[in-house]
Amino acid sequence: AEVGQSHPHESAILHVLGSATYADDVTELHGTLHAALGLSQQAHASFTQIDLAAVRASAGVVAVFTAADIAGVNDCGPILHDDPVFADGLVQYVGQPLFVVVADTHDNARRAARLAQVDYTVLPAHLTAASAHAAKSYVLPPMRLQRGDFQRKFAAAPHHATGTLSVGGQEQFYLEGQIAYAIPKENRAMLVLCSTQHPSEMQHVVAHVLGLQSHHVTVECRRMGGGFGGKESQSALWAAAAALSAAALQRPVKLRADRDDDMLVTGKRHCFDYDYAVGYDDDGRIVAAKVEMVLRAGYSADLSGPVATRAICHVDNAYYLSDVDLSAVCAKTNTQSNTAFRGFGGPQGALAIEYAIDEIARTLGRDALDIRRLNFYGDSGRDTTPYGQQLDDNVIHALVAELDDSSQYRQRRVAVNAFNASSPLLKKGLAITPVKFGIAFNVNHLNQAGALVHVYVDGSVLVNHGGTEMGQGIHTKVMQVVAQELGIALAHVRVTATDTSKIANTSATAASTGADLNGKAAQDAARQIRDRLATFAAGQYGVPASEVRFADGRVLVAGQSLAFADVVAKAYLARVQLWSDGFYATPGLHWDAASMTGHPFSYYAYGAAVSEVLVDTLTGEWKLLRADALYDAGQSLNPAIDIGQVEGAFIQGMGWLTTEELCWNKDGKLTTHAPSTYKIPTVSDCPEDFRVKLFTNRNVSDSIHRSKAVGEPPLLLPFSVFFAIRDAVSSVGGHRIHPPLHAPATSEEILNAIEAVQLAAGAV
Ligand code: MTE
Ligand code: LUZ
Ligand code: MOS
Repeated sequence: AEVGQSHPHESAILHVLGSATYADDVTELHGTLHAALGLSQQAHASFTQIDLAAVRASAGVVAVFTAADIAGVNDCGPILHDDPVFADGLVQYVGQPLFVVVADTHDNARRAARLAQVDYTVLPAHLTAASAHAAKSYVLPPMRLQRGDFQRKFAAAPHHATGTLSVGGQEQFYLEGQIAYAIPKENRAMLVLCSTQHPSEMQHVVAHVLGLQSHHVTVECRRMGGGFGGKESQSALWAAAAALSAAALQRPVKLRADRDDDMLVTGKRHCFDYDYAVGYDDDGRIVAAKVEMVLRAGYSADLSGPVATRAICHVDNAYYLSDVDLSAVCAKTNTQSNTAFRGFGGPQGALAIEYAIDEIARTLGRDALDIRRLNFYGDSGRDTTPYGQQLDDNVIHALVAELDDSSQYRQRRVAVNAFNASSPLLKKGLAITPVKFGIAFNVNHLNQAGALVHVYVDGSVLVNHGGTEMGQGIHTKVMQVVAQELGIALAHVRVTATDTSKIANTSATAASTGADLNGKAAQDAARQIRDRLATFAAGQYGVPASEVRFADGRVLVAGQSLAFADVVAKAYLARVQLWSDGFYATPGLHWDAASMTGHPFSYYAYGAAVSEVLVDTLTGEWKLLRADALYDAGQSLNPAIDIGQVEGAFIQGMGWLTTEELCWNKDGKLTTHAPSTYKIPTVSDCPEDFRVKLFTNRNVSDSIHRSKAVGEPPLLLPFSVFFAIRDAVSSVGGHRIHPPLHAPATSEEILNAIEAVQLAAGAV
């Protein structure tokens, strides 16, 4: 069987050799020009004129295009159409594109882009979510989900945990930056090679901007050097600017963002400010929970609506919350328009309840694991989430029990306490945190996918599907599914670049659903071909088609074992159709946006992690000593790839909660726009002792081979790192005080928290 095996990533060798082609590696066509964007220097200002004389006069410049040069609509935003390609009379953040300059070389384009003079009239700006929230300036209407009677239950509760919390945003930091290479084709058509998670959306945006129909535009993506959500909607600007230049000049134009421009222009993970109020009983059982969330949306809506929805739908995390009042507002700030990032609001939602539970545990003097367990959803399958979905696949009890055991959490708790008792300056911390994550797009119609499978006369197979490869291994998994269906070895199956002229109207590869959706669509296509081959082979021997088997590259029929390729060759001569399309739409989903109730998820993925840290209380520096993670990938399609996803997401989530800090100056300019100032984790930040395992399980839901999604949920596993740091900080005050530790827990933040604990404990 090809499914369930740890096959290497289909491009692993090419990645290592450096011969995998990314958009910028495709051999440039003769006459290719290079573009750069001219960016706003003001956070909020109106303008009437852009003086481009110096730009045009700069070395190598061929042309400059502004909003006035757009033949179609000046819009590249998803959902709500509030994102102009180029600012037209109004800039809303420092870094907003004003124009594109096209030159003979990339460097000449970049040099010229800085030479514009704009007659800005500066307007007041909201640079923080709090300031926008205070002015009730939002990009979308507020959202609220209520169940039961929060007020009454909270008032009646014997204990209360209330407070505020904030968590920072996060730059996607894909290693390959945003890039689009637009190539004019005959009769107004346009081909765009684009690093994007969403080729169909790029096609539609380019068509609108150029004033063409969708059938004029083809978008292709062989692979991305990472997307992480940042190329779900926001690759559109780059595709549109390259395409409109190429259309006007009738020359190929490449627009490749430098790291600084990429970070200045594009949106990031939403930072959140929370107000929480949780009522609980003497045992630590939560009886009422209220969480108010303020998201920094940035200047436009982008995907903030679905992000806020997912945040609200993940406040419960793995806990049964009977009476809740959950709300979110998307503050309109004069900063980059925040967008999708691995987890898509889910991590931010769940962090709030974990923080409150940590506080409950310290107040009651109990191990936080006990409080977590007490509040877990039951195993009965009857509990419902705050939004009304019945939880029929809960495995959190068994999963956490296994991890508790395998990580020796209890013994290590004793050891950590003993260490801290004899170590005045270096303090250890330990924490275990659970994850439950809903799988499906929370926008219903996006849960569909298509595929095309070709079986050639020599028996080799070419697969095309709507999903995009960003390093996560979707192509490998889809190849495995097709190979399994046809009973052939993986070596006979190839996947080609994602291409809008092959599969129409695809969804973004996002919400962790790529392999789920496209795997099913490819299986559907392969099955149709297999059934035709079975009918053909059965007909040759006068047996029923249902008795034909496909395995190990052989077709077993009427006691004969025939080579797959031979059957294919014979079927071709008999004029059997050897290719097929396939389609899949996830069944059973519904959602009522007004009441925020329904059945938005196909199933849930579960996990848990234990982290142990060592904190230097004099400097706030820390180290992750050991991490144990257990993740429920159902019946994993490819355990090696899934373990890689868990490891990557863990480290990425750890960066979000600790070292990655976005800073804007008083003028609204992002000052952390390069790796020199923005600290993502490196190999030296990974724990030397890192034990990642997949939990033995089988999806209750009829997913592709009963596997579960893996792309995003493990990003929540490093909550355990954050709470281990909080545990170490709290040890300074004998664990009785819960320090106000905001995320990211930078060394500075950790030092501040230590000081707060020392003050509260009267130790200073
Ligand atoms: N893994 C790698 N290597 N690179 C990426 O950009 N993106 C993540 C995750 N894993 C990403 C990744 C995000 S945000 C999502 S939604 C999923 O992959 C998308 O792919 P899938 O649905 O096929 O899992
Ligand atoms: N919903 C979701 C979405 O849950 N995840 C996504 O990535 C997404 N993208 C667009 C719209 N809804
Ligand atoms: Mo992932 S944030 O859904 O692209």
